[in-house]
Amino acid sequence: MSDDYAITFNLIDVDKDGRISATELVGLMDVLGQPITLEAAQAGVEKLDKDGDGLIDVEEFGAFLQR
Ligand SMILES: [Ca+2]
Ligand SMILES: [Ca+2]
Repeated sequence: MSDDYAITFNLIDVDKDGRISATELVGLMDVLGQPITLEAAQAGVEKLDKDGDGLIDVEEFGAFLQR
């Protein structure tokens, strides 16, 4: 596993459950200075979510960054 995106992932994963939720994505975009709504975050999660659990795991996140 490449550690670069794992480190980024851990920064976004505030509650450390190993998954990025829509709520955590909202927090990330706030930090980046590009606030989004929870609805937009949920749509974003759906795009990255390959296994359909409604959350982004580190593999799904890595696949997104390496596109
Ligand atoms: Ca989390
Ligand atoms: Ca998923």
